[in-house]
Amino acid sequence: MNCLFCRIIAGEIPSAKVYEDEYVLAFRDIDPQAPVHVLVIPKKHADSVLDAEPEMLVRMTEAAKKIASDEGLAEKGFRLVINTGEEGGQSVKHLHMHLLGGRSMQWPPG
Ligand code: DGP
Repeated sequence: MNCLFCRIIAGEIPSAKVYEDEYVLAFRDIDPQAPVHVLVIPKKHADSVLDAEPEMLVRMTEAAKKIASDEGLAEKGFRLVINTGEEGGQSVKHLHMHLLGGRSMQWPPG
């Protein structure tokens, strides 16, 4: 298995897990860009949002909402990001949603 995030799901690479259910795993980003920076990924591999099954996106978003509440972000707000492809800044080719919060976000993003 040469997908980094599939290896994290398999437990071959450690991660700081914050949430898990039948469909998704969420863990803290190794290079956090905000006080809270969690990655939410589907357990079933998809390279990017372009080949995601609709159910994956629903499950990921529902998990992100729960984690945001658990992390105390619901009141002030947070950002969900899915980088896609080269110009979108995607470096890991396993679909993932970034949950960022705990500071004010800039717009437009860099
Ligand atoms: P993206 O650039 O959107 O593909 O985001 C990939 C993210 O994955 C990036 O913010 C850093 C994070 N990351 C890369 N390798 C690891 C790892 O081994 N463990 C964890 N926790 N995060 C990782």
